[in-house]
Amino acid sequence: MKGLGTRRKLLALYLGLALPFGGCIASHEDEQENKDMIVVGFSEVGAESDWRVANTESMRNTFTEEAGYELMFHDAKQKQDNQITAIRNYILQEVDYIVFAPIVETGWDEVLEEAREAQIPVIVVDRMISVCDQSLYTAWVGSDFRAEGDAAVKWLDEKLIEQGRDQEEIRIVHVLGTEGASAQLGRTAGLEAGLKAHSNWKLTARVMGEFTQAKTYEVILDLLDQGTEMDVIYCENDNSAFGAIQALEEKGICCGPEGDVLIISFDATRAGLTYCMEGKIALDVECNPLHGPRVKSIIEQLEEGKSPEKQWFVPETYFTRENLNQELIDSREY
Ligand code: GYE
Repeated sequence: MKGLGTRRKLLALYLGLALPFGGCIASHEDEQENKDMIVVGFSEVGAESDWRVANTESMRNTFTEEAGYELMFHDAKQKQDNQITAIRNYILQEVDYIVFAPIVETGWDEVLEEAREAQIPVIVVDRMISVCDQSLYTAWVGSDFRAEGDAAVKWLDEKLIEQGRDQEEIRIVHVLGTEGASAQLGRTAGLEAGLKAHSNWKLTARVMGEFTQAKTYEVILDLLDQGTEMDVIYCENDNSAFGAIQALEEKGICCGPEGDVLIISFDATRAGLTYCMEGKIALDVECNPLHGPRVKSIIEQLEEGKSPEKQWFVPETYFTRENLNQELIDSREY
C-alpha cells in the first residue's frame, strides 16, 4: 500500500504546477495539511439516473478536504473504455486509493493487474466486477441485486394471489437496464426465475431501457403503438419507471396496483416513492446509493492496517403504497 511518499509526490507536483502560474507559495501549514491528505481517485458510471446523482453526491460529500481527503472525480459517461483510461491515469498519478463503480461486470482484469503492480488498493462500489483473481480488488460494497429481483417476484406473486389473478395469463414487459451491469444481471435473473416458476406469466416483450427515462419512454411508446398487450412492466430502475409511466399516460392508460398496468421498479428514490405513494408505481424495491461513508470506512480500516470485509452487502427493503407516507419520503436522503 502507498504511504506518505505518494502524498508528498502529489504535493510536489501541485507546488510545481502552482508556482510558475500563480506565484502561489504554500505556507508551512498548507504543506503539512496536503502531506496528510489521502488521495482518492474515483471513477463514476455517469449521470444516467437519480440514483446515480445521489451516489455521486454521497461520494463528494464524504471525501472532502475537511475530512482529510483529496477526491479526484471522473465521470465515465457510461463507457467502460473511459473508466479504464481513468484508472490508468490514477495509477500514473500514484493516488492512494482507486475507487470505481464499474459500468459492466467483465473486462477489468488487465487494468486491475496494473493497479496491483503499482500497489494501489482498489475498492469497487455499487456494481460488482467479475474477475478470475479475487485479489485484484481489495473490497466491494453495494447491493444484492439478485435479492432485489427475488423480492420483486415474490411481491408480484403475492399481489396476484390477493387479486385472484394467479391462474390468469399475466403479460409482462421487461425493460432491461444497461446490459452487463450487475444491477441489470441480478434483477433480470430474479425475473427469469419468476417466469420459470409461474407458467401463467408470459414475457410479451423484452426491451432496452438503459436505466434512463428517455430511452424507456421511447421503447414503451413503440410497444404501445405496435399494440403489445401488457399487465406488468418490470422496470429495472426508477428512471425507467418514469419513462414507462410517461408513455402510458400519453396513451391514456392507467397504471397502479389496481390500474390497467402494474409497474415494478427499483431504487426507491424520493421521486420514485412519490409515484409509489400516488399508486403509479405498484412496488419500488429499495437500492441504497449512499456509499460514500461506507467506502470511507473501508479506507479507514485499511489506513489502520486492518482487513475490511471483502464483500459488503447493504441491507434493503421495499415500498408499496401501504407502507409509505409523505413524512417518510421527506426524511429520506435521496
Ligand atoms: O439502480 C440505477 C443506476 O447500479 C444500482 O444504476 C445501480 C443502478 C441503479 O443507473 O438507477
